[in-house]
Amino acid sequence: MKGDCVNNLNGEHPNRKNQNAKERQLDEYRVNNFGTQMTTNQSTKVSGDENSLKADVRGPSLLEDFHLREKITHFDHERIPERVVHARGYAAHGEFVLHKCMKKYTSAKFLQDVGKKTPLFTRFSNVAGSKGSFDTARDVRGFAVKFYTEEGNYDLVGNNIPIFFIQDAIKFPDLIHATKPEPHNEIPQAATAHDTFWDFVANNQESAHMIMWLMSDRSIPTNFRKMEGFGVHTFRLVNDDGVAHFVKFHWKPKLGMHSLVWDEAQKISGADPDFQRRDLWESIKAGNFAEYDLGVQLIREEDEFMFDFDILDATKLWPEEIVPVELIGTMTLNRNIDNVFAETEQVAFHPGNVVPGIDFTNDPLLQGRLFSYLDTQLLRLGGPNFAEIPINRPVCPFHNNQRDGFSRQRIDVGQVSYHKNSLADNTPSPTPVEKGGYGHYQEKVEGHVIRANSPSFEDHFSQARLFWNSMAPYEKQHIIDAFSFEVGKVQSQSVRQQVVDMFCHVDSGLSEAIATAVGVKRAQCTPSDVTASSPALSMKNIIFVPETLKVAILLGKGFDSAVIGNTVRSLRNAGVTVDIVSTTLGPVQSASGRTATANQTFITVSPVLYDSILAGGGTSENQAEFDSHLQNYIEEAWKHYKPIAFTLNGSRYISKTSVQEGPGIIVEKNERDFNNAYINALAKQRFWDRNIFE
Ligand code: HDD
Repeated sequence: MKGDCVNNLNGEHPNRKNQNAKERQLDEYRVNNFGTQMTTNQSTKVSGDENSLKADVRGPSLLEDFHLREKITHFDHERIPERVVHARGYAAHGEFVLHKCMKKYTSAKFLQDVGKKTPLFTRFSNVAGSKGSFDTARDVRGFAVKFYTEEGNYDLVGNNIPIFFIQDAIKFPDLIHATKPEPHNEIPQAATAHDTFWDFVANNQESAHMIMWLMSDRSIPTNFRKMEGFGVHTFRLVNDDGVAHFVKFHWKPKLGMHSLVWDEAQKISGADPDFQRRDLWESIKAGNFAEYDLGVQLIREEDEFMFDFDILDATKLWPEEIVPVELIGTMTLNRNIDNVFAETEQVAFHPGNVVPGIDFTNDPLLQGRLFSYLDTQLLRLGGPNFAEIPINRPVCPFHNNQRDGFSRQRIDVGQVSYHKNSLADNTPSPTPVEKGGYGHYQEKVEGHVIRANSPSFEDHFSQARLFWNSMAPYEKQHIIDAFSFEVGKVQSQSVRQQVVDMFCHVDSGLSEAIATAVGVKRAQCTPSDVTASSPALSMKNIIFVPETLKVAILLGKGFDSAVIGNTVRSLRNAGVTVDIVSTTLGPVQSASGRTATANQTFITVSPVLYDSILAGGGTSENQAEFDSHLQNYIEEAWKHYKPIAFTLNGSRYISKTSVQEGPGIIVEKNERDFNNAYINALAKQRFWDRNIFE
């Protein structure tokens, strides 16, 4: 029957072996212009593309020059509105493999059979900055996944933080107006460190919990591969018998979750504004695919009111110690996009794209989103036919009586475009729920129409404090530093005072530290009395591995090739990526006459782009400049708590820099097994006990 997912999903495309259904579909639209002859869009061969048609070589251009007109007109219309939020994004293709049968909870077909693969497309994004801003801003990251399932597209449109700023979608335009650059001068770009944002925060105190996350290291993730993701809202899973469970979705990165240091993040935004997109692109290209486990937290319908938070309130999480996360499958991002505009820019996510077995709840933030996403695409993608854009097409055909509109591509044949009908046998026909039609969960609803919030949404500080209690001391310090930076940029003393007064409800020590840093009075309040903590919230307790870390080996003439050769081999075996950095590109000669090839120079890269520095030593024609570069690389790595290794030859820089020997400082002469010691230190990634101010 036509409405069913066609079986060509299993056939293989002659040109691409092992392609999944989505790749095969996209292949139909891919065009390779290499080696072709230039034509107009009407396929007329073009005889010249450098000179317009003129009345004489020095005369005026002629209107009849259809090639000139077509080329310039197309160029004039190349831009579409950027997303009103999440404008800066980057995406990759991949697949989801199910590890645990979820039949007990949901009828969603892609969650039934262990081992089942579902193609998907994932777009990561920064919320506040424009499309052309920079990657490492302190910001929430979007984490949107489009599963191309056999029952249609399912979009899980989440963030890298499990909660949100507000509880009701009606406040979203206000939140975003306050967050974006201020309207009178369009400053600052991609930053919340300004008056209107903090004024919004202080006057909409349900934001307290989210602000604690935003001021924490979670909002400066190292890269997309090391970032958690969350569906944020409470959704419903519904099984074949109509029994529902509340569910929260989690993405857990296989490489653990890691963040930048604020000073480093700011410097990276200058050294490489594309740092995070480059990481994703290069990692996938190198076969270091980004992998995340999908986890679910489940609550039975009858347990809805068992908790001291309202499960419909998007400013609350479900502590993992109370509601454990069950891992059910793995997403692997394994193929880069072919074209940013066609795929990353034109992809249209919508939390309302669900498949049978996954349903919504009455979370008022979610309910408003269900309107907003479809609406925004109409403007952004120029009309109602965006589902036909290749990246948005489900892998199953769709059939209905929707017709026409700008850029309609399909040609619906036949006379009938209405329901009910007799002329087409009453088709396309609805499918009964028992046979796979989408059946909305039959929740019983009763009450009075009212523009108000539930009293159960009124506690704004308990979980903000739970988060604070769960932080390691260094994480708490980073939160204080972030507040000091952000609120310190606020011009209005009244707003600074309001923020200090607000966060006193989370912790008086935190509030006092901010007050001191931003020059306002201490607050008088009774902080939340929550003493519990949730170890799952601290990044200290997550996976630490060396795989895919990036090391810069700094070399000059006369380095020890035996040691460096050995170390490079060990690092690569441990999955570490190595760059050889020197004064110039090309061969660097060792003491024994062997050479290494520098693929970067001290000025093409920067220490902040690496996870660690290995000082291999050596000499240069301009020794003073060489020494200064090495010292700078080492100082920066030291200041950002990174492991630093010194070969015997390179160890002379220890005394020339702030470096003090101790954890994370690996010196060849001290180590029986230099390479292992270095790889162990790399896995730890940061040495927070280091006193960088001494
Ligand atoms: Fe949203 C984009 C995530 C609340 C309205 N949102 C957007 C994207 C992500 C999120 C990841 C980018 C998708 C992409 O890559 O194309 N949004 C969230 C999360 C929220 C949230 C996790 C809270 C839990 N959003 C939210 C609300 C509204 C919107 C409350 C409006 C009432 N969001 C939009 C939007 C965007 C969008 C205006 C801009 C571009 C787009 O939709 O396609 O409709």
